[in-house]
Amino acid sequence: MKNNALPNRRQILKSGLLTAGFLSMGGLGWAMRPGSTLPAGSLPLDLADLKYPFTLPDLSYAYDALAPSIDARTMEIHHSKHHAGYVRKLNAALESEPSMQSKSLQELLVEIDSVPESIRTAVRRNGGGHANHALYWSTMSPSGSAPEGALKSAIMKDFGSLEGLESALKTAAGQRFGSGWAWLVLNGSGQLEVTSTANQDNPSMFGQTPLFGIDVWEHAYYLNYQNRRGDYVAAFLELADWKAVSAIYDGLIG
Ligand code: MN3
Repeated sequence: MKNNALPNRRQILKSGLLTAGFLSMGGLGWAMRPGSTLPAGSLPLDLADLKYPFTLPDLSYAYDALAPSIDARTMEIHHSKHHAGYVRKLNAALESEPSMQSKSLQELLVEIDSVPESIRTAVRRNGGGHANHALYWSTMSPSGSAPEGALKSAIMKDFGSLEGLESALKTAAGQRFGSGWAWLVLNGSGQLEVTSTANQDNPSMFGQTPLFGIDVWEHAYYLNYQNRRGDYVAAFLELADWKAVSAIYDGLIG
């Protein structure tokens, strides 16, 4: 139970110092909601409270730290150009719609159909892109790690083994036509599920909470892997920081 940690996390969030780099420091600090129930469509708490103006989170590792699985140039472009672009365009959309500026990232995504039509597509693409990439960076690490505790138990129950989960993720990533993501989510029934979304859609738009996502846009792998998406997915899974994902899961199930 991490209730005692919550005030500090809130203070950190409100101070605007939160970055994905901080998020990914061993998965520390994914605090639970007091009296939380299993979510039906939400973001991990650290992302849920992010608000306008949004900022590009720093990484907790160097661009070349994941090579050769993911090369430094791909990491640099992906973070400093693609992710930065989602943040910039999300802010630009909200600049034009002040009524939405007080909404958290979670509110914008979960309630995407309530966002004014003039900026809805921009928020869907760029708010989703910001949330997706912030999670992506914080659940990979140069050495990877194994699942722990409740997540490990749930993976064993639902997928038989980590290899079983990885196989389901590889299938979802391979079957996504065009650009999108493969996900491990907590569904509305509180069960682990492997899903896939198109473009930058986030599972929170569909009543699910993302725990771990594999970016299968070509920009995530094309420099090094060209058309070999499967090779990239296999290499990415070697970097998966399941310890960080375990901490997210603990925060959600309380
Ligand atoms: Mn991407």
